[in-house]
Order: sequence, then C-alpha cells, then structure tokens
Amino acid sequence: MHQTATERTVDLDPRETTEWMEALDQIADVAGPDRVTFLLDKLTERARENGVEVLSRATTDYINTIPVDQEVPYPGDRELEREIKSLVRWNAMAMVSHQNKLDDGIGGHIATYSSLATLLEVGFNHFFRASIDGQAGDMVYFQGHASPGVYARAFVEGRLTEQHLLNFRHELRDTPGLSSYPHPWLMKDFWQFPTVSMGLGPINAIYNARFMRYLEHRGLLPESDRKVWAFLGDGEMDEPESTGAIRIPVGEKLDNLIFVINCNLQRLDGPVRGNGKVIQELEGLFHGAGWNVIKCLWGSDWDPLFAADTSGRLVQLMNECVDGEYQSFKAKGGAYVRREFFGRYPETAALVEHMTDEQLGTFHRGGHDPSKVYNAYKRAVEHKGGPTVILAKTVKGYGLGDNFEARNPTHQNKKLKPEDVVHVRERFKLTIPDECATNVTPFCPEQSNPAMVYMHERRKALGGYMPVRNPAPSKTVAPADDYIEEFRTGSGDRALSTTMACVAMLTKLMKHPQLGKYIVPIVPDEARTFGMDGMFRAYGIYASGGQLYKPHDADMFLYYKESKDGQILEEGITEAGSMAEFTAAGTAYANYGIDMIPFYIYYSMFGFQRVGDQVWAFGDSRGKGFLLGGTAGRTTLSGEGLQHQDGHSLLTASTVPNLVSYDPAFAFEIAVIVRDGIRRMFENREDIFYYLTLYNENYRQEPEPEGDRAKMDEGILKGLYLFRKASVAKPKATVQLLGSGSILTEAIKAQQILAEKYSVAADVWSATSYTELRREALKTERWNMLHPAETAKVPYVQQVLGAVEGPVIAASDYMKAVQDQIAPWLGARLTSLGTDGFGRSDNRTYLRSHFEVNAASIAAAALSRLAREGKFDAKKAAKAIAELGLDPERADPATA
Ligand SMILES: Cc1ncc(C[n+]2csc(CCOP(=O)(O)OP(=O)(O)O)c2C)c(N)n1
Ligand SMILES: [Mg+2]
Repeated sequence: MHQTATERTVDLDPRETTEWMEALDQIADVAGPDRVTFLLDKLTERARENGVEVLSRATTDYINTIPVDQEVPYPGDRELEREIKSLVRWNAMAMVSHQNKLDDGIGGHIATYSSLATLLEVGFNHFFRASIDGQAGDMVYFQGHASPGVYARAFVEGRLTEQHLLNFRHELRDTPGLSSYPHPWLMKDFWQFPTVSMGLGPINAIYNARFMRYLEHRGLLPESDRKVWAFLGDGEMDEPESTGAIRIPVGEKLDNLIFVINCNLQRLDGPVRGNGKVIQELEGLFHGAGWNVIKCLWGSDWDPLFAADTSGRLVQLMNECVDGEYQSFKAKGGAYVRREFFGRYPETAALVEHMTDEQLGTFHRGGHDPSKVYNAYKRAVEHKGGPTVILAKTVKGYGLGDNFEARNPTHQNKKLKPEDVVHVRERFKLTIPDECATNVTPFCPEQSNPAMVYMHERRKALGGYMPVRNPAPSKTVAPADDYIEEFRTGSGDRALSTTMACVAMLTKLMKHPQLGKYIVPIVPDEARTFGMDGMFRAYGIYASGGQLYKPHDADMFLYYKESKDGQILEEGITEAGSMAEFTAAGTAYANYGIDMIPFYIYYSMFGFQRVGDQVWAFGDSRGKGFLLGGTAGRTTLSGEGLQHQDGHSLLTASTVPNLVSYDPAFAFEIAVIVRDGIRRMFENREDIFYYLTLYNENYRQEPEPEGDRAKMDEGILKGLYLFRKASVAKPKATVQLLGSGSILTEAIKAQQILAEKYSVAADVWSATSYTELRREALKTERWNMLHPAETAKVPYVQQVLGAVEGPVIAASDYMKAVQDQIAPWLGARLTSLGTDGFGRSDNRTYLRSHFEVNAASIAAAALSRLAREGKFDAKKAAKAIAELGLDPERADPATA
C-alpha cells in the first residue's frame, strides 16, 4: 500500500475522519491533554508496526499556540499601561529623530523598538524581576538596536534625564552621554549585556542560563525561579550563533530560559523570508530541538473571526500566505487586505463582509496585543523542564504611518516628518504638549500622573528598575607571595611544558581554602590534550543531571566523573559555546555578585580568529578571567600543520583594549602573572582580562634568576626582564637576544653558540609581553606630548634596553609584527624573527628551521646584524650563516 502525496492530503472518507476527530475531542475533554498525547504516541507506534511511514510534523498551523479558552484575563490596567507605552514610544522616536535633525547621519533606529514596545512593556509591568529576595533577579538581553526604547523608559521612570536623551550618540561632546547600543563599557551602571552584534545575545543568554544552574547546583547561589529573557530579531536568527547552541538548554532542562523573537518579518534590507514564513521555519527548528514553542501571531480582534471560521478556510489562508504578502498587508491598508487576503476565498471574504476597510487595516498582530503577550509570557514562565521560545508576530515601524510601517527602508529611517508626528500623536493618543510635538523633543509628565504612579508601583513590586548593572564590592584576596613559591624554583631535572605548569598552578588554586571553589575551569573537549584529565575525578565534570551511567573507566583512578556539583565545565567541541560560558562566569561578579574566576583553556588557533567578536564583547562587558591559548606557537605545535599552528593570536589579542596578554616561557612567569591577574581583576576590580599562551614543548622549567625579586616580578609583568647575562671574556661584539615562550629556549641556545663559536656576548631577555611594553610606551609618549614643558619620561622598554649595548634580535613563535610593536623605541636596533606564513606539518626542528626562529637562525641574525653595523666581519658572517645551516637562497617562509 503506497499512497501518493495527494492521497495523503485529500480526505477520502470524511465521515470516518469525523468519527476519529470526535473520539479525540471527547478524550481531550474527559481525560485531558496528557491522555491525548499518550494515545497519539501509541497510534504512531502501531502505525509504524503496520509499515506506515509516519511523518512527524515539526510545525503547527499559522495561528496562536494558546487557544482562546485557555487564556487568562489581563491582570494590569490596560489603559494606564497604554499611556506609559505611548510615552515611551514617543520619547524613543523623538530622541532618534531629534538627534538626526541636529546631526545628520548620526543614526539610531525608530522602527525596531516600535515593533518591540508591547513585548517589552508587558515584561516591564508584569514579569521582569530586578531582584529576588535581595539576590540577583531576572537577566534581560535586550535587542541591541531597540536601545532607544529602553532609554526612553528609563527617562520616563526618572532614571535618565532629558539631557541624557539629548546626548544620545553624542557621547564625546557633553555629559552625560548615551551610547548607541547596550555597552557596559560605556554605561557601566546601566547595561549588563552587549547584544548588538547579532547572534551574541542568543548564545550568551543560553550559556548564562546554564551557568545560573551551575552556580545553584554548586551551592554558590540560592535556587530560585529567576529567568534569563532574550529579546531577539527574526533576522538575527540567521546568525549561526543564534541557533547553533539551541540543543544545550534542552539537554540541560533549562526552564529558566525564555527567548522572545520579535518576528516583524523584516531585517535591514527587506523581508527575512519573503518567499516563506520565518515563524514556521523557526517553529520547526526550535520544536525539533525540543523547545517549548509558543506562537503569538494574532491579536484578540481576530478571535471572533477564528470562531466564525467553520470552514477552516481562514486558517488555510493563513498557512498559505508567505511573509512577503504579510508585509504588504500591513504596508498597503485595509482595502488591499480585503481584496488580496480575505478575498481569496468566498468563505473568508464572507467573514469580514460586515466590516469596513478601515477596521481591516487595524487588525492586530499577536506581538502588539498585551493580553496575548501576557498569556504567552505566563505560559513561558510556568513551563517546566525546558526552555521556551515565543515567536511573536509584529510589524516593523508599527503605528508610524506610511513612511515607516512594514516598508522595506524602514530600518534606516531616522527622522519623523511633520505628517508622521500628526499620525503618531493621533494613533497613540499621545498627550504631549504642542511644543514637544512641533520640535519632536522628549516629554515626561508630572510624577503624580496616574500612569506614572502605576508604572513606579509595578516596578517596585518587581524588585526595582531595569536594566541596571550593579557589581558587589570585591571580597577576593589574591594569594600571598609564598603561595607561588614552589613555581619559582624550577622543575629541576624534569622536563615540563608551560601548559603543565599552568595546569599545576590551576590545580593548586582549586585547592586554595578561600578561592578554590570560585575557580571555573572551562575546556572544549581538550582536557586530555592539556593534561587536565587528572582534575576529572577530583573536581568532577559539571552535569546538571548527575552521572546516569557507570563510566567504562570507573575502576581507574582518573575516571570520567560527571556530577551535579562538578566544578569543571567540559563544553564539548564548541569554542563559541565555551566563550559564552566564559562570559557568563567572567561577568558573574557583576550579574550575580559572586567573584567567579574562570580559566578557559583551548587550542590557541581556535581562539581569537574563531570567536573574536565574543572576546570583544567580553571586553565590553568588563568580564574578568584568564583565556589560555594552549598548543601555542606556529613551530612548537608540531605535526598538526597549517590550520592548527597559531602564529598570530597575540597580535589579535593586542587589538582588544582591556586584554592583557602574555607569552610566558617558564612556570615562575606564569605563577607571577596569574597571581597578579587575580589581584588586579578581582581584588582591585580593574576592568581587564588576561590572555596567556601555553606551549606543549617539554623542557626544564628554569628557576627564577637570582637577584632583586620585586624587580624581576615587575619586569615579568611589564613585559621584559633580563633572564641570563652573557659571560664571554673579551667579547668581539655584544648583542641583545629577546625570546618569548618556547622560543626563549632557542635564544638561550643561540647565546651559547654565539659565545662559543664567535666570541659574541649575547644577553638573553625574556620578553613576556610586547603588547604591554608597547602600551606603556605609548602611554608615556602621550604624556610627553601633552606636557612639552616638563621633563620627558622614558618608556620602560627604552629604560631597560637603552642601558645595554648592541643590536636587539627579538624572536618568538609569533609573527614578526608582535615583536615589531616595540620598534619605535629601538630605532634601527631591532631585528624581529617570527613565524610569518602558513604552517606546515613536521617536527619542531624542521619547523623552526623553516621559519628561521631556531637557535641557529637567531645566532645568524645576530652576526648578520653586527656585520651590517661594522662590528663583525661581513665575510665571516656570511660563512657563519652557511656553517649554521641556513640556505640564503631558499624561499621566504612568509610566502612559501
Ligand atoms: C553581526 C552583525 N551583523 C550585522 C549587523 C547590522 N544590523 C543591525 S540591525 C540589522 C537588522 C536586524 O534585523 P532583525 O534582527 O530582524 O531586527 P529588527 O530590527 O527587524 O527587529 C543589521 C543587519 C549587526 N548589528 N551585527
Ligand atoms: Mg526583524
């Protein structure tokens, strides 16, 4: 028996169908929905047993998910709430429009918030809790470019002044300024989450919801029903980050997570899916992933039509129309809707016969109906066992008339024309003074106004105003000096990598009596690569449901232990997810009032270039923590080849203004840096975070050189210190060798070659951070520039290298541009050796020779440079190059 598609969809026996339907209705009435679901599952099973191919549909009809008879009445004062909303609308529009008239092209958005207003206002009046029993409340991720509406509400609430609004996008010329979008860096008491880079809001919200549970399960935060709300654009959902992690909250049963997608069917240029239906697509996607999906498509004014739709034609018509048509229905008015929509079938045309065209033009979409929105939210917050997504159908440029509503260019429309103002005043029954209307300027009524009183009461009942960013004072005390003593003494005869050294430091920190429980190790499926599997048993891998199986290696000492209160976050192969988790952990001090100290260790190549935008947002968020780029260095990571070998992450790291990066060579450097990082970030509350490269080459971890320890530590932290002075009796010439990370060991070998074979004295310096050296030098120079009448200060790099003789050869496992950062302060003295060019699969010996960063290349570069300066015989230098095994005519690795 094989039916065609038509036979499947056409009803061959309506009587039989009716009997089945009636039986189902009766069970639903008598036994309830769970019984219906049970029976449907059983029937599906039986059908499959009979060889029937059962296609499960991931989508439902294009109507509201919540039936009218299951709705609860709206609990608020609709009229007062409408007044507040209209005021907020006005101020959002006025702010953007005014600013663009004043400063043409300054930008801002009008149409987005107009589509989002009801969705936010219902939240503000009834759902968003600023705090719960003095603890952190709900977290709300606002659609970034709807910020004018959020500012406008804060203005109406009296939290922002008129001056703020008049300084929207004028942050540099007057205070207080208002930043274009949600940026905690720019408005640290207001915004919590930077969301305007599309896609980062959704993934960060997911991992924040997961991290909330982690804090609760580990007993660091009291359990509560606080929620993470994420307001997202339908166009934004096309970003891979928006949907790439949607399986996470299902597996984790995150019923603390609610996505509200503002489905205005448009993005910047035009429709999101002109030829399809974005809402249906999203429903299928989220439904398939296991989310609770609530469609909120049609306002209450449609309810009587649905009730009268006995033929089912109205629903059929709704299913048939595509988004391009729905957009036109809103852009072209009631007569068009009658002709092109209802007019398509006689049954639907009859449904609206008694109505005027004007009435048809005003039919609401679900996202603009407070009652429908309230019911959707209520159901979402009450849903148990998993995340909810609300697909709210809205209109871009809602209520703004012909120049805005559902028009393709609406996203970019920045100014209100006089006719728009007339329309808007009437449409939203705005009671603003004529002067404000004429000049399109902000307006806030007296605080005694009933709508204002109501608004404040609502926020008071919900724990305060939002958004607000309010970090608790620090309680962290960084480990004392003796805590890192063991790392200063070196590894003796044992060969260790800096990765192992860092993991040892991390393990030690996890045992720290006060700090231990706040340390959050995060790994994307590389724990074994970094030698962290030893932590599994001791600290457990966080698993919200505990370990439901006996691991095959249970009898081993270091077995794969998952537990509900596990401390390690093993994310699987998702750098974006791990970075989002790092963000949740690194901002916990601000959002949850708990100083969590995350260490995110990953393959350095899959860091900045993979998740660079998330790192940027982390900086904006004033996040704190340590990014650890493992398997660092283009020649140190042997074998893996071109796509794995990182020779540039330090350069990208240098582009993030508050990221402090280091390329350490030895365990004691790491210990000094990490200890100081905890002090600066958590004890002193500096808004910085750290990036450390970690290598996998095993070598003897040297002890910290003898001498003035404070000075040595200062050098490590500032980016440069003398590691080993040359000891050549009567040298022919002197040179300075700078090495970083693993390549410092090559510089040490080069020192020996130069001394023994060529009688050249080479001092070896460990350059822990060219970026820090450069930043300090730039800062000093700026001061000098601005204070020409005062004695000039000397940058640190110039102080230390200015006091020593000879050319400076700076080698690292990173691009030459990393070392070149200090060139302005060394003039012609600097020669950079680095790993420019695509990587290769081979071992370290061959790789370092290829990229010319091995000891021989460093020695050769030193001699060549000395020769150019007339301090070494040029012919001897050329001979030395051959002796050292370099081929002067071989291809340049930078382009090879
Ligand atoms: C990663 C990224 N790419 C592009 C943009 C530019 N941009 C800002 S808003 C927007 C359109 C947004 O459409 P949608 O998500 O549907 O939001 P709506 O305004 O329609 O509510 C675009 C492309 C951005 N902010 N981030
Ligand atoms: Mg949109």
